[in-house]
Amino acid sequence: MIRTVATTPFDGQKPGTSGLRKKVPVFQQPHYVENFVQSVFSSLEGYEGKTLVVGGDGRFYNREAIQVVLKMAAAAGFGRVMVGKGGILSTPAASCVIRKHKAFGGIILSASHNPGGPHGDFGIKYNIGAGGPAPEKITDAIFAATKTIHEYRIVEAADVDIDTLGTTTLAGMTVEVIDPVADYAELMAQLFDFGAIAKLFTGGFTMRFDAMSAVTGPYAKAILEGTLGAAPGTVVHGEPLPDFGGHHPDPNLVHAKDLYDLMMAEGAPDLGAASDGDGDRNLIIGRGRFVTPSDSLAMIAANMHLAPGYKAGIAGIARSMPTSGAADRVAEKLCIKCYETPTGWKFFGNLLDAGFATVCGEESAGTGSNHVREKDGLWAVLMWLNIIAVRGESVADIVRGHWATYGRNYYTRHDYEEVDASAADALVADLRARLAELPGQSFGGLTVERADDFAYHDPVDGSVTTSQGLRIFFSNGSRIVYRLSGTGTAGATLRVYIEQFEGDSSRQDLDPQSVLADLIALSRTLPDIPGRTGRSAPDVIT
Ligand code: VG1
Ligand code: CO
Repeated sequence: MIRTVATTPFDGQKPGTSGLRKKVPVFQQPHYVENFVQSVFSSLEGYEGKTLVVGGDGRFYNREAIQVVLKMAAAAGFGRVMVGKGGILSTPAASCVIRKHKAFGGIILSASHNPGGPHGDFGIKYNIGAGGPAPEKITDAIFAATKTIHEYRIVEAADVDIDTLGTTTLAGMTVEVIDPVADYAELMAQLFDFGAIAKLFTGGFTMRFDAMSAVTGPYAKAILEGTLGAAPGTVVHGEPLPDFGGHHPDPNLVHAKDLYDLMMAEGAPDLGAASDGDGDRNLIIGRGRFVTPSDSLAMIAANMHLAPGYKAGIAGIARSMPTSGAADRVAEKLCIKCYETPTGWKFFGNLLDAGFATVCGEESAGTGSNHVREKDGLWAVLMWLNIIAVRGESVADIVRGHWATYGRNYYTRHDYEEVDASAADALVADLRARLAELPGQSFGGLTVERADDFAYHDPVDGSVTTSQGLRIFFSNGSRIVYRLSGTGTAGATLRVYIEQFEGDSSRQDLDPQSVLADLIALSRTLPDIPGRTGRSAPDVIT
């Protein structure tokens, strides 16, 4: 039986960089999940009788939210829901399933790299039939719906068993519980030279993959240890836990410090890798050599023709604006375009659909290609394995060789977390107001060449997205970018991105924080970060 429940508009916050993210207790409020899911369905048209894909990263509240989605999808008139067993689907696997089974769309329950557990974060994101995050047009409609909602519709029924593979029905809608790994593993086998990678492992290549007690564990175990023959125990923290074992499932040098320390120590394995809560980010560390995500994108783009799925070459590269210009240099050499988009994977969708770009990446540890419409952590790891297997070189050698050919873009991101939201807004607003007067001004030895507030003109649908980050370019080619995070759940996070190019191969293997010291100092004084936020140093440096 379908019940119509009266409700009132909720806080209606606009879905951020990657869907709606809030603390778990916020989602646990009566009607909260229901209100958002109804707002999503109200913003869509023509889904009756069609398929919806549902799954999440296994974090706390995943199962409860999935039951609500199932019952509301049945009430809305979807014909079928495909749900990952145990409610599990990594973000890239969800994208893969949506595309392969030509679903109408999907709902992904995750707060990505944010911590989980009863006091951690939760999130809901809608993905379209192409498999990617909903574009702004739809997220704007969802936002509008949250402000006017007055009722939602839900089926009254017992909870659906999502732990047994197979098909059941819920108020006339088919519920298909699927193996979360199968479709994704099949796709990876089509893209990569599994024979060459398996030979690498047989030949004694060693690896550690840290799944951070999050969703990638089952995928990595099945593919790396199962299919490719990596030694048992290669995958650590391989069980998805509701609280991620109390860890912060963000694969960076702060939260994956154990892995980093291992890779820098005597006797390190050949490759260290990690993925985040929902499996779309990646961390790549060779023995004694960390690869920054911006560099990884460039190195993958330069080498990905070595993987069977990309042997015809790549049509174009796309990177988010704050991502370093390393990929641009590869594009230049390959005589293809490098597109610069706002932060967030949703902006790559059109470029991938139109065939303008084959590979995309973000400085925040996201890399992916046209195989799905999300960034894909394990894909990036398999790509590196494929490249290493074919080239027969270590990660460190590949990195050094790349810099020697293309130069090195020294790069760092400084995050000031949980800053007072109005102080952060004012800091950005005041700097924005000063942009026009900056060109020509000198700070120490650094002269500003131009400064702007990044706006994106989508070359496919012509849409324009403004206010995507303040950019300050210096006459020596360096750059500082400021933007506020759209994924945080407490206060504001100010992200400062700092970059400087080095073409001289004798100066390419230095410590980025030292090389960038002057720019870093200026990045703090220019908008008076200490005075306005009370912070003399960032909380996280990546
Ligand atoms: C951050 C990253 C961005 C990424 C987004 C989602 O956004 O900077 O590059 O796309 O997280 O990543 P923000 O607005 O906090 O800077 V995750 O792994 O959702 O999926
Ligand atoms: Co993620």
